[in-house]
Amino acid sequence: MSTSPSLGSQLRQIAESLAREAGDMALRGRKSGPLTATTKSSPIDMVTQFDKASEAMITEGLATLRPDDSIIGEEGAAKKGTSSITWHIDPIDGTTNFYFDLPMWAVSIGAVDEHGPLAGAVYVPALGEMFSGARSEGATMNEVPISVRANHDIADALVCTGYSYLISEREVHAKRVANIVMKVRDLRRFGAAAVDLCFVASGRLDVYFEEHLNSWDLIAGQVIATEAGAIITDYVGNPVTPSQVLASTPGVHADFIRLIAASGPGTS
Ligand code: LIP
Repeated sequence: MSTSPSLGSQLRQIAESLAREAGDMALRGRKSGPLTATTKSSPIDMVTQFDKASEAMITEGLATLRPDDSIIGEEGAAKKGTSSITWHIDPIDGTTNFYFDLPMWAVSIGAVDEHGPLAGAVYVPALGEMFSGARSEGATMNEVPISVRANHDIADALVCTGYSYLISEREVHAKRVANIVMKVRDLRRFGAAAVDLCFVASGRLDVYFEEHLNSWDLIAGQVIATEAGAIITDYVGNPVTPSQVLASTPGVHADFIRLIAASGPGTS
């Protein structure tokens, strides 16, 4: 007797296929002609024609495949649907990297239901890597199961962070990071939150922490990292929100919370 795929599995497939289509379009466009960039929340927060084209492609796809769902997108997509599913879309996460032709940018598409993040895909076109996951169904990279790195030693931890586009919000974080970098193996700043979460999920990083994100930066990576065995909370161990994200392999999570507390006040 055949069983039909779960809703999470169906939404994961949709997220994968739309992320791949939009990401490949953006990669081809990036390689073939000039970029048109304008700025948003600050003079260094950019949006290109491919952020907008990617979001349009994804929302059109969802309108066909999931016409009753709600949508929230970084470039303005906002639709109130009638189903229990809301899609959170970052059409290009890591736009600065995209602009500078650095490979660390992704299309991030996550679906939330009444219980929280249900399914998501993060596609990194320049690396040819598709991360995806669904609640209780595991996480994969290019269809191979992934899991967090086994590490219990904070001094051995490879840590990644990110900085807000708002300079006023960077000061506290910069001081905190200056303390933390002396207590861990090393620190990275790749510039795309969704990719950072997937790198924790796949064991390429032990810890990722950042403040002042938006839901479209978080949801898809959250379900992927959680399914890969990561713990995701805010900086004091409460349920994560986009305003404060700490994702890590379980063995260093409590120690990293203590390290953040010892490294200066938060801004949230
Ligand atoms: C960006 C993040 C990045 C973070 C920035 C910004 P965008 O998303 O992924 O890691 O540090 O503040 O939110 O704007 O490139 O989609």
